Amino acid sequence: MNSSPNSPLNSATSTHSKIHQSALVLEQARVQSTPVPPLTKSIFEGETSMSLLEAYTIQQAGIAQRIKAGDRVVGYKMGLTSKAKMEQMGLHTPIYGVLLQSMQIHPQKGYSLKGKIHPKIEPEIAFITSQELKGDVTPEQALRACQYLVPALEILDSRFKDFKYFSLPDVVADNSSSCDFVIGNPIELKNFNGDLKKIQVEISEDGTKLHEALSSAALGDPIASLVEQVRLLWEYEQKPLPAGSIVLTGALTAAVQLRAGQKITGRYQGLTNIELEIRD
Ligand code: OOG
Ligand code: MG
Repeated sequence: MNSSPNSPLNSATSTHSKIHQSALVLEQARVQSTPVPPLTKSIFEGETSMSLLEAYTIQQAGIAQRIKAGDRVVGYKMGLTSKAKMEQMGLHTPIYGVLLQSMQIHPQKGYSLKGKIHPKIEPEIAFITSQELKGDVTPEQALRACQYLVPALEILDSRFKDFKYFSLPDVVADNSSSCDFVIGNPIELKNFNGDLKKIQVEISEDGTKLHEALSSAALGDPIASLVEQVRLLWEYEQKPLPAGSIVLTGALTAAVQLRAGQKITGRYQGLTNIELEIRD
């Protein structure tokens, strides 16, 4: 079929190729530890803008490449759920990214900065689900589907130069800056006697407390963040959140820059601490 340069068919094809190209550029930046300019200032330049749907499609295309190379989805991460993070990043809408098996690191081995561009770390509350959740769920349904409550640290490493994006779609396309994550000892939610909204969380560097917050910093309640994750996953991918998913509910405090030699500690009231030695 012939089509004129401005036909909807041509513009759909060019959007498709921009999505594909963006996913390749970001994956290459990640693998080669070489940051790139924001997509909205490069591949998508001249377009009115990149939509959030296009951004999530780029994210999915990037994840699909990694799955093809042997990786596996183990969960999801919410981002920009707290005021501290929204202010730090200058963006104000909650977003999500995908957690892959290869991104889970084990604190006993420490954390090597090799191959990282400009890594940061942040403390989060996570859940592990034991039932599928789909679409619009109530906080009660989400809570019933959570088997474990887990302390977590997320390591971010934006593939964009200077850790700067110019729009929400840029960061979403880049798997919402996710790089790696650590989860501490899970406890069965039924054995947790505290209030999920009132878990005191701190992050320190070499024994000095840098930031602290209550778990309610994540959308008022980490369960609300899980509800939002389930809703967004349905909205953008028409996918349920499978049973057995790890869900990071979003940083409770601002993120801390990583450098070799640091000892990072996450403290979570009623849960065990996570300690991470950072090395070259
Ligand atoms: C975006 C990801 C934010 C969180 O927990 O708020 C995030 C970023 O900071 O680059 O993971
Ligand atoms: Mg995070």
